[in-house]
Amino acid sequence: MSRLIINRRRFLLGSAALGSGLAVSGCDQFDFLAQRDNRVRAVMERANVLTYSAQRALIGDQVLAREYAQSEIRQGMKPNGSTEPTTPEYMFLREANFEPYRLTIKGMVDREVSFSLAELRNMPSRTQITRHDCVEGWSCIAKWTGTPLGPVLDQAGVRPGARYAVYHCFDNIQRTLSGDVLYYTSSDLVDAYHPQSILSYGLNDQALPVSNGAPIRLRIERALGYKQPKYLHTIELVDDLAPFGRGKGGYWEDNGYDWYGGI
Ligand SMILES: Nc1nc2c(c(=O)[nH]1)N[C@H]1C(S)=C(S)[C@@H](COP(=O)(O)O)O[C@H]1N2
Ligand SMILES: [Mo]
Repeated sequence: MSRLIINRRRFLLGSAALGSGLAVSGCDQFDFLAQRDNRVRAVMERANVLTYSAQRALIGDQVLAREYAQSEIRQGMKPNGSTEPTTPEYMFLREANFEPYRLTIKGMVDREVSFSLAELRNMPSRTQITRHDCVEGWSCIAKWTGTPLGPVLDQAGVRPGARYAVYHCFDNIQRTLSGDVLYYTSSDLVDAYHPQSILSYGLNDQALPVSNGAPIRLRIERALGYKQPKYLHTIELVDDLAPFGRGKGGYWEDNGYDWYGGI
């Protein structure tokens, strides 16, 4: 009997170790889902559609994510994914203190526009203390300062047929024989115009560090970590996600993660 118990304990210990191993490898853990006709993935995708409509119906369009008090910020914002982009474009900007940086809004808009960092900093700002949840299973509470995305999009004039905003980033999240894979993700326009969706340039009362996405990083507070694009340079308004990457609306989405990624 005691032997049985020990075996069972061993088994539990073994699976706990496996669990934490997966957590440590983090965003890489679902790599097998990248195989296109994987059955697990097919099931997840059907579930995703349900998640999206169910969450939209349940939480409504403009419900705010919870905001926290200053005293609830317990640690710095743990950097994850790309932390030091090495593309020539990014290294040039970083070297120049992001002086020449511009954020471009293009695609299904009345006029393509772009803004310097100084222009973005001069727009109305919003500060919010929110919790960031990564699918790896960790969270951080941090204070973000930036300018709301909605009014910035309005300056370009979003055309009626546009359904999604695609967020293009500077970093090469993956290097393959056929070249660099650049990070991107996307949201619908409800999330883009959500009052807490801010183009942030400040983190915990400091300038946004390179490791957390300098010079501009979008916060979409009701979504998981991989929907919070760092090193953002272009926002493209579109009616179809198929032309980008492998067509699922983002780098991690192309690798099997839920497109909506709501929390
Ligand atoms: N451009 C870019 N954005 C990104 C990533 C990335 O690798 N590149 N990683 C995502 C993931 S999985 C997480 S959890 C958060 C991490 O943000 P942080 O480094 O500020 O903690 O950024 C998200 N946005
Ligand atoms: Mo993440």
